[in-house]
Amino acid sequence: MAKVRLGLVGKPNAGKSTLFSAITARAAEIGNYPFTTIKPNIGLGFIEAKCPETEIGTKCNPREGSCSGGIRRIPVEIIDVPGLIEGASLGKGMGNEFLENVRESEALLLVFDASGKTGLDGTPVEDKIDPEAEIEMVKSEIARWMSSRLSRGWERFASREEATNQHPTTSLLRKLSISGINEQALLSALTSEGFPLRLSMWKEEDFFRFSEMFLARFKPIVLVGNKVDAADPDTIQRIRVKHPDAIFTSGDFELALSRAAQAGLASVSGKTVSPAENATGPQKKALARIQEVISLPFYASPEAIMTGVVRDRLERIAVYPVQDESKWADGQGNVLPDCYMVRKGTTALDLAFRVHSEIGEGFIKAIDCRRRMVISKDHELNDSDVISIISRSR
Ligand SMILES: Nc1nc2c(ncn2[C@@H]2O[C@H](COP(=O)(O)OP(=O)(O)OP(=O)(O)O)[C@@H](O)[C@H]2O)c(=O)[nH]1
Ligand SMILES: [Mg+2]
Repeated sequence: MAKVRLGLVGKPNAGKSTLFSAITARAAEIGNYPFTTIKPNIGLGFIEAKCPETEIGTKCNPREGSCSGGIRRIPVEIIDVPGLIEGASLGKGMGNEFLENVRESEALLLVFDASGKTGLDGTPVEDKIDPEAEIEMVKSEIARWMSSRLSRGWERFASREEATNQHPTTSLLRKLSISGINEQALLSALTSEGFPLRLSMWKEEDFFRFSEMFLARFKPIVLVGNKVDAADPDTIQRIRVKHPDAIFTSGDFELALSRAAQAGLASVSGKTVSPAENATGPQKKALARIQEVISLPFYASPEAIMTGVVRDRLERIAVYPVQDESKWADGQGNVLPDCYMVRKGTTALDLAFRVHSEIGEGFIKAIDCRRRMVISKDHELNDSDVISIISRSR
């Protein structure tokens, strides 16, 4: 089942691997020097949703992820890659690996060091630097990379595409090796932003302009200020004024917290940390400090980050396809076995194709199981819908 995929990007030592570990609870190498992560690292994080099982009073059996206390944890893929330095778009550092992440992720989490204690290359600095510089550097490297990828061999490419009558959006996405983009939306963006639809008419300046437009509209970049535990409140306030959508967290503290919980030294419920009785004095003190930081009003836990990105920025809703419309189960009696995070605006027919192309091709009708109503193929689904699809191929 295709999952939403998010990518971490940022300069060396911003804390991507630490955050990745905290998100996935999977070990990633952590070290106090640049380029700790040598190979891309793919893991699973989760977003949370209220499970419809509470409405039918039968425990669900998720095929993927888990569910407890009526809260469903839906897996989301997350990729960690090496840090990006200035000039990565020209192939400096581990540029190319980082840039693969841009192609393969639906949204990018731009992790920056909100404490300002490391420079653009990830090495420690004496005087604190303004995190704004690193945000700009990372954004501009991504746009420059796209731009240089487009401009490479453009003339031959454009004339060949035109000779074979390719649709310009199809050609552009192929040149960038990017998939999963709504071509209709891309076409209307090209038109409204005044890009020539004949690719041979594109000029040098169009490549960068297109890249910035494309990133802004089709590859959401979410700012994640890391190392909040070591950041000063004024800096955070300044970033928040400039970037009201920025999220703040501490990968280090989240990792420490999950390790403490695993070792039975603390229990965590929402934003409340309760130290265990057997925790030592210093451990209790450290946990109290973690409690203080995670209680900050702007602080987001890994789950809150993932849920916010998938729900708000990628505009995804949770839908549950089932076979049995009254038991909300599959053919083997598994209750609510699947949960798909689909785009807002997804229709019953789109869902049928997502489940299986044959189910889509044989589509007869769909049933909204909660309302016990037949819905048409063009009916747009709502968050948390439980849908049974009647298809000739079933
Ligand atoms: N104070 C503080 N330090 C952190 C935090 N997250 C990471 N660090 C430290 O920052 C250093 C770099 O962390 P990594 O997670 O390896 O950074 P990275 O972005 O993956 O680095 P590269 O893979 O080299 O690009 C380590 O010493 C971490 O312990 C945090 O939330 N707070
Ligand atoms: Mg790393």
